[in-house]
Amino acid sequence: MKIESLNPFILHVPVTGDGIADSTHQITHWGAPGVVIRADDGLCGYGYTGTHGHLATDRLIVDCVAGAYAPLLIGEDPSDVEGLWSMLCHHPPIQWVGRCGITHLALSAVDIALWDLKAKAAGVPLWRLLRGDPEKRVEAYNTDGGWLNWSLERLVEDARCYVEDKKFRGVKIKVGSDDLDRDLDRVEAVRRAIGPRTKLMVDANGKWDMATALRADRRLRQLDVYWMEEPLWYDDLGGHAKLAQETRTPIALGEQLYGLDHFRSFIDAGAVWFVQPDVVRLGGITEWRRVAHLALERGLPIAPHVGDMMQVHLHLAIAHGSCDILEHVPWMRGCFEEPATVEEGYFVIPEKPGASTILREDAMEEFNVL
Ligand code: 0YR
Ligand code: MG
Repeated sequence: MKIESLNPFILHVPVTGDGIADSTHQITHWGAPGVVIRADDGLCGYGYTGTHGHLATDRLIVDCVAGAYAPLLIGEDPSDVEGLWSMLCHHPPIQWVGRCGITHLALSAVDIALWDLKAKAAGVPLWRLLRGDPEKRVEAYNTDGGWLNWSLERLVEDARCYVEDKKFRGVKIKVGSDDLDRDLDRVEAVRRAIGPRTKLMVDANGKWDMATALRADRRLRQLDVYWMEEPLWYDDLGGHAKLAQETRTPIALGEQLYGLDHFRSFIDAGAVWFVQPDVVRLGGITEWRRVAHLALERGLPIAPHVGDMMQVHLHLAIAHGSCDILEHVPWMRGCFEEPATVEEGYFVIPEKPGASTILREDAMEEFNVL
């Protein structure tokens, strides 16, 4: 089998309501710049990365795929995904301009498409190719609900509904606004609405400083908050390590980290308790699995960051021992031929060959902005 062509696309898919806000971002659309890789036997692999739907930078990502990676891939055997990943990641002129950022997001799209292709060529779902457990129970928690631009009433009602319907086993609430007391009042109101048995997480998206995080922790621990996510600036290794020693609420982070070394530094420093690798930022499935092995070795649970990319992460969760929980964000569900689905708090195991990344033709037509 040989790689014949790479066709890029950029999907911009509307998020819930008029847009959503966390402490750092306000978005109206989720972006999925990606690529369809076709092999000479007619099989296609679908891969993408995740963005905030900013067309100018989405174009840079697909330009990197089409201009920098495609010439290196055409004519190659796609089955040696890890070998191709190394070749692309370490290609000297590409590495010179980026070991993270745009080149790495572009690499994610390519790598995911190659894994999708490989699983399809084997005729099995990706999780089976990776020797996953068909009995695996991956629990779902809801992230599309705790937005900072939502009123308290809406927030509480939404959380209560999900729990009453037994749809999710946890909810995540955004914090990190300018008003900490208001944020914490909202967390408390949600805890009251969902009762003591449902997991409750908070996510500051890197916005707190040490003093604010410590102050927050004093109330969060009383509310039995399962984790505080990205309390401090993404790259602040020393700060998170110090905070981890002082706080009772476990720290979750990783959605902004670009590679295995980055994760190893945080893990070795004792700065993270729930490891949150994201396949669309790490350069794809290849590096995600290395991070998962590391977490397993160190006895740390993985709770992948999903953005809106549940598809691939579900396969990986089924295949990796340290990963029992996945976040749920529904914006792109309607775009996929086999969308990730939750029943009674757990994800349904996908069955079709590949990584569940095949995009529907009508979604490609409606949302492609390239
Ligand atoms: C919206 N999940 C996150 C979304 C999400 C962001 O800006 O991208 O909140 O990535 O932190 O845990
Ligand atoms: Mg987050």
